Amino acid sequence: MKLTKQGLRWWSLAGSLALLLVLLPARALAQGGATGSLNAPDIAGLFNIVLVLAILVFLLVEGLLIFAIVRYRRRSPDEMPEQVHGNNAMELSWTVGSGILVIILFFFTLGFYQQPRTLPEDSEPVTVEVTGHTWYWEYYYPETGVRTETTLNVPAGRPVVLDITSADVQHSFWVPEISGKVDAIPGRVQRMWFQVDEPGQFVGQCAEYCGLQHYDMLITVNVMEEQEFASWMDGEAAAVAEAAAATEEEAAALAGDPAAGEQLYNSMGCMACHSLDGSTLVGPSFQGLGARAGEVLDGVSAEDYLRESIVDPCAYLAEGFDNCVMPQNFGDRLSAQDLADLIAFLLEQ
Ligand SMILES: [Cu+2]
Repeated sequence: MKLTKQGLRWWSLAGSLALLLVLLPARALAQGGATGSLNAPDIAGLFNIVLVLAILVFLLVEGLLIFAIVRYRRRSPDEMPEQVHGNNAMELSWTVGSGILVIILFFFTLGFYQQPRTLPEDSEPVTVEVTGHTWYWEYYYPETGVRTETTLNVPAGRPVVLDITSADVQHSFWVPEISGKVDAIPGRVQRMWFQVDEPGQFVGQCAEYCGLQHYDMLITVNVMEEQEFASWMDGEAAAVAEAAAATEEEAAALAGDPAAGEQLYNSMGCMACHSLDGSTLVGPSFQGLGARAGEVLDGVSAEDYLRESIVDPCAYLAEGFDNCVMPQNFGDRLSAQDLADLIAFLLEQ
């Protein structure tokens, strides 16, 4: 078949019609789709548009391929096909055509790209720090110190802000009915918000292959009535406070071993920021700490001051230090005995 000017015109007309036929229902689809959260329908809509376009391109390319194979097959051994070297009009039209498709998709995306990142004004969000681990998700509520795994409890009808990061390799937080994927990258925090108005459960899955048990890295978002959520949170927060008080009491009653404390000073990485010889590294030097610890805060004993400085380092900053950069999780990482040993070691400095 030789492509005449007439033929080319028919092809471009058929192409434009097909594009129109796809884009019209695609726009309608964009308003439907998932309804789990406020911003889910847009993402599901875009996904559907891309899916419909991809199906159409697939059918067009494969259809032409099959047509060419059948129509132009070799019919006799000495038949030689017509030799063709390029066709500027066709090459130009499929380059420009696919370019236009990409530009259309770009504008569809641009419309709500910022939406999952920008919180509505005057909202009182619940913040949750989400950390991917091999192979489970950890949820931490900084306002109350409550920590859960696997199931993320949130209230209905209130925005939820997720600060997503990873403790090891790269993961991706994805609950399709709630929002798009957000990568969990070590050393970086990526923010996303959503709001679900009706209580219910939504399931998701880590969407970045992260090792052997990646398949088992499930997410359950449990959306509760606001009242139910508040009472769950109160119960959990009380348990956290009780456990912390018990550890502190236990630690205060334990006798510390300075030699074991020195080992912890080295193995927990304290020495990277705190010298023993008076030189200032990242944080204050420990030189002379035993003598001054009891006089830093009025009415606070040296032991209590040191304990607070380890467990809750940002509560009080030593003179000359304006930024709190010390990790705030030593309370979780050190046992009561470890804490007592470390304090005993510090008192000897
Ligand atoms: Cu993962």
